[in-house]
Amino acid sequence: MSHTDKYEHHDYYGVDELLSDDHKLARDAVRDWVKKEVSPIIEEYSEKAECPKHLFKGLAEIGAFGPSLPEQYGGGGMDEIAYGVIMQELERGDSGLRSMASVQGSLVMYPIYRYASEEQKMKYLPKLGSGEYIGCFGLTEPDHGSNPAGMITNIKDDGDAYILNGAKMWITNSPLADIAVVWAKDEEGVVRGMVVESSWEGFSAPEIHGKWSLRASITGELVFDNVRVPKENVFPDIRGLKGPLSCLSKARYGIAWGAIGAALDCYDSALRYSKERVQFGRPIGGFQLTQKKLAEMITEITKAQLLAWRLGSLANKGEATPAQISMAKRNNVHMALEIAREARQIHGGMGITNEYPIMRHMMNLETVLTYEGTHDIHLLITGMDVTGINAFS
Ligand code: TGC
Ligand code: FAD
Repeated sequence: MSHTDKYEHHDYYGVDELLSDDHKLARDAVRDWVKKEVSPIIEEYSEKAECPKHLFKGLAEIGAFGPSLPEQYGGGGMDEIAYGVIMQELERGDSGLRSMASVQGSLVMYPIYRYASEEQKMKYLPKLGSGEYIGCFGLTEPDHGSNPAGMITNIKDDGDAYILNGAKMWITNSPLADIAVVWAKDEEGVVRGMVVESSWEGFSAPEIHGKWSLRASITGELVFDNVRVPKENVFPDIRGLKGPLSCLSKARYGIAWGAIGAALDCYDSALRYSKERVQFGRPIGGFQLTQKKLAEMITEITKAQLLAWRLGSLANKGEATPAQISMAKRNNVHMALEIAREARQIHGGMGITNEYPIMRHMMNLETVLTYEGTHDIHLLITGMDVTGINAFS
């Protein structure tokens, strides 16, 4: 069944006035694309637990891969707010769609752009930017999720190459990937980053099945059995966990915006339903308890929009701190999940069906609350920032 997308944007505080014409053009183009290419099919793909792979090319065409990276390296040459509004519109469609773009742009293209040699940049970035190559990012391991410092995946020097062994878990896009940005420890126990091609001997990426969340996004493992990684594929100058964590900052920033999109879609659907659905002889939107839900939803969305916009302004000046990004990711994803739950109630029984986007967003947001740093890890990052005391060690 094809779905008609009736979404209308909500901007209670006139945040649009804070956006430039370029931001609005980028946002509206992505919104139109989502309405045309994504909304009609996304429930079906989600239900089948299948990734709509054909959308990678379209995502590349609308500039969703690395919007704020320089154009000569396959990016969009725009600013951080443009990147944010694009992620918002994609996640309005589906969190899995935003994941496809987040991983490709912020977790694969960004580290190659920032840390690889010029030759490697030119080898991989144009193909990633055009969607010819699909990339994935391997940090999490089966026994090391919130604490990547404990990773056991490792490289050993072997002349002109390193030998890579180990396994990564929960890796978005890994079964489809042409290349993986992988983080592993060297013989001194120092974390190093590298580009690994999926065609190399000893590389495999089995799919993880049985997800009730992010069903339209493909997730897998990465298994490295004596994979020979040429030395030129190892990032020369970045060492330690700040390599992968700097990429996470970029992606978490995008999620802080993206989650607003999911919240807006749920709110929009709930508002419309509240005016159409009649009980006790009047629209349910006329009951005070429904109005309380809707009023609180738009209040929280507005706060999140302002938080994201201010974060974007700081990011444009290169001043957004990792802790500020953590606060926005945590707040906005939690806000979106709460709104999905309230929207589900407003839709009554219909809210559990695939006629409305609510349950899909709600299930997706359970993952978004956990990946890129869990809700509690981000709380502890804020706690550490304000007290100066590290609760992790
Ligand atoms: P810690 O000692 O705090 O930090 C190590 C070094 O890194 C620096 N740093 C950062 N740099 C840039 N951005 C950040 N966000 C940074 N956070 C820390 C830090 O200054 C230090 O630098 P230096 O120069 O002193 O070496 O490290 P720790 O081991 O104590 O860890 C702290 C903790 C727990 C906050 C960190 O490990 C963490 O964030 N854990 C959460 C793990 C996580 O978020 N994993 C995400 C995996 S990828 C994913 O989920 C993709 S989903 C994809 C999709 O969208 O589909
Ligand atoms: P754990 O770290 O085991 O945490 C379990 C619980 O313990 C959480 O509630 C956590 O908050 C809590 N906890 C842990 N430590 C503390 C502490 N110190 N204090 C208080 N509470 C604590 N990773 C990648 O590298 N690349 C990807 O592309 C990627 N994509 C993903 C896609 C999906 C669909 C999912 C579900 C995950 C993905 N991840 C990816 C992994 C994701 O980043 C991890 O799931 C996440 O970091 C949490 O790790 P964990 O699942 O091992 O949970």
